[in-house]
Amino acid sequence: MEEVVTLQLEAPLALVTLNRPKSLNALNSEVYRQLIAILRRVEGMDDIKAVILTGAGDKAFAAGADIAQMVHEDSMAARRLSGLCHEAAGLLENMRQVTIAAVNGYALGGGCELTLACDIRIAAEQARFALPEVTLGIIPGGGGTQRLARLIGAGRAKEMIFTGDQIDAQEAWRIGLVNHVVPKEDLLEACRTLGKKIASRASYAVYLAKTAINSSQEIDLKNGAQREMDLMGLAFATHDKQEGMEAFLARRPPEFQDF
Ligand code: DAK
Repeated sequence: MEEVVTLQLEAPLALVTLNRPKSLNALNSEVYRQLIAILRRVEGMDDIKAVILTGAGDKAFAAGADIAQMVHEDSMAARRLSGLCHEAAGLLENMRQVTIAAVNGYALGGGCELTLACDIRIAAEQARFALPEVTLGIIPGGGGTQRLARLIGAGRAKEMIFTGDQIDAQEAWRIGLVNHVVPKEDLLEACRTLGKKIASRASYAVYLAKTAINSSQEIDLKNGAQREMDLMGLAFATHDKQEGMEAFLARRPPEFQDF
């Protein structure tokens, strides 16, 4: 079977690459299937603390769902694709590792939606973002209407989605769509540096914080604060809490082990 998503293990990091460069890494069902299988595998790896997701080639992260596939699809096939899209996005968003999108070029449609599901986005200067679905007679179907509005606000999300226009990396940074913009040749190194820094922290605590922040996007402040209290209580039950605080007081580096 053709490898349309690749996995490179560099503990504590995993580099996952969408790999159909000839079609600008367009996302067909097989890409989603392989991405899901890889993310599930990685989630079980205790020594991997951060996942970097990028696209092969020098033009695209992913230029969207595969139009050559979708043109033949009916409503039921779209529904099936929907399950795959949401499963991949849900894994990126909720898996215990931190997920970083290394956006090396076009991140359009479904490609943009995958970046939105990641915890952090770092873009190369050449990266371009758009949700151009309405130019094809459809709407974003991989979570774009929900996650983009939560990330940059409903007004800006509506303009991007209603026009389908592309924005460049600087504009994406200005509106909070990406965390950092870096020269293309530095992109993976910037992601690795950030991934390793996060990996050096107490990994289970990072995961608890990820869970709490994700809750803030879904529930009201009162219930979110309650969830934070519960997760903080859980953090106090860990080895890493004891180790982190004792190490600080003894002026030595901590040796974290929970994950
Ligand atoms: N699908 C299939 N092939 C694609 C593609 C795509 N999305 N994007 C590019 N390609 C292919 C081109 O057809 C071309 O193939 P060959 O002709 O060489 O065989 C090759 O990649 C190179 O592309 P170009 O020649 O067009 O390259 P340019 O540099 O001139 O232009 C571009 C780059 C990114 C501006 C252009 O390729 C482009 O506009 N691409 C399409 C962008 C787009 O509209 N993407 C789809 C958005 S809609 C769903 C969930 C999610 C979705 C749908 C349903 N469900 C849950 C049901 C998501 C929808 C979308 O993503």
